[in-house]
Amino acid sequence: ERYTSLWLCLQEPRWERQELRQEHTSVTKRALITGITGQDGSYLAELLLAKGYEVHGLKRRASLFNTQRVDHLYEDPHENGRFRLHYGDLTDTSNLTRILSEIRPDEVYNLGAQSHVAVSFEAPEYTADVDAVGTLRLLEAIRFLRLEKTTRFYQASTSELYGLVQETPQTERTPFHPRSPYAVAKMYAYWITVNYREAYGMYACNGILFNHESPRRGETFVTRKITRGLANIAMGLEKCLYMGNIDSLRDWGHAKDYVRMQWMMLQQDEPEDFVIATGKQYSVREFITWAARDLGMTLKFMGTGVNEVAAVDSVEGGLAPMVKEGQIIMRIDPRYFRPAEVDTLLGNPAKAKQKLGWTPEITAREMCREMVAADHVAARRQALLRSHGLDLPISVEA
Ligand code: NDP
Ligand code: GDR
Repeated sequence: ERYTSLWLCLQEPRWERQELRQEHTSVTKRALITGITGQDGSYLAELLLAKGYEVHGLKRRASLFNTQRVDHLYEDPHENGRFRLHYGDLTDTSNLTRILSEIRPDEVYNLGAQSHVAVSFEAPEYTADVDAVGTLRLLEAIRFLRLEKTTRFYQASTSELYGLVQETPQTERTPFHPRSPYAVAKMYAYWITVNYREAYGMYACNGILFNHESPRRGETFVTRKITRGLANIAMGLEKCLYMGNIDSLRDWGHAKDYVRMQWMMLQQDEPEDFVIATGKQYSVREFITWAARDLGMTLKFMGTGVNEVAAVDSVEGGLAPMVKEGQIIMRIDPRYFRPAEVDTLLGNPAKAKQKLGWTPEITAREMCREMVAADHVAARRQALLRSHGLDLPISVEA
């Protein structure tokens, strides 16, 4: 009798979990997001939760908290919430397989990546392991678990695939010429996704996304480096912004618009690849000018090449109390030049518009304003703390 009751005790949790799962299958869709702690992952998790999904995400073990972007979504697992994080890593096959077998998701969004192009030149092998082989590991785990007919797969592909561009604007048919270890790794991920679709009939698709930004953008990507750096300069926390190639041209959209499209791509009858872009292009120099203007500063660019600087021509409105006219607030540092640059990117989102009815709602100019406003609040807070001797050091490494 003792053994029987012990056996029942051991069985019970699994039994309960199975019941729970059945309940969810009939009512709720389940999604797994790799890269949930990143910019896109956090917006996508919000979107899916709002649509009633049960959302699972992969988080990496780190010595500091790394879930700031999704902390507001946290629900106490004891209260049967719809948001769960699992420790995992795209370099760890057995971990991915176990998590997939436990969740058996309807949709997998593979957003996890070493996503910084410049860093990929410093860590090419790691970038390939995570961005290229990591994608294969996920696809293969889905196949191994015989989920290939039920689990839909989204791959975060990138405009970096076009690299040395062959035609402008770029479409789904433009040939690829990747220019960094990151882009080469993403090219493998692109094709292995296509291959699993063709070979095993998986619903697997690539979103070829052009640059997209937001106040949640990582601090070392160029837009956030500019909005954060200039806000800090405005409040006297930093003196000067050091930049790389400011002639570079990008097609910038807002991450919120782009995650909507990631979800839409998995709701079609047939899996297909789509370019997601705004169809408008600006230079890094223009973005610097916008961000300065949003802080009440007009700039004068002087000099050429590595000697180019930006000085403050006029300052008004009170948002930049610590800045003086004539102050040089931007210089070029060749350290930020890349061994091989992608000089220009401009996407043509006609297919997404025509087939899915998708159009971006937020312009790059509006997005810049939103990012500056958020970084200015943070800078004001930091300046206030500093005035009371309570601030933490600011990292300007980018
Ligand atoms: P982020 O850099 O903000 O986020 C990357 C995410 O991947 C983070 O959650 C990060 O975890 C996670 N990650 C990194 N390494 C691993 C690993 N070894 N195992 C598991 N997870 C890992 O990127 P974005 O949100 O901007 O981009 C999302 C995806 O879209 C990326 O794949 C990116 O390459 C791609 N992409 C992005 C574009 C953009 O403009 N934003 C454009 C086109 C494609 P942690 O928080 O612990 O670092
Ligand atoms: P990118 O974005 O490389 O396009 O990759 P990033 O913002 O890093 O660079 C855009 C352009 O700005 C130039 N640049 C600088 N870039 C950075 N980071 N720091 C600088 O100081 C600086 N000065 C000039 C760069 O040389 C480049 O030309 C992003 C990532 O999100 C990828 O994961 C994604 O796939 C692509 O966008 C689409």
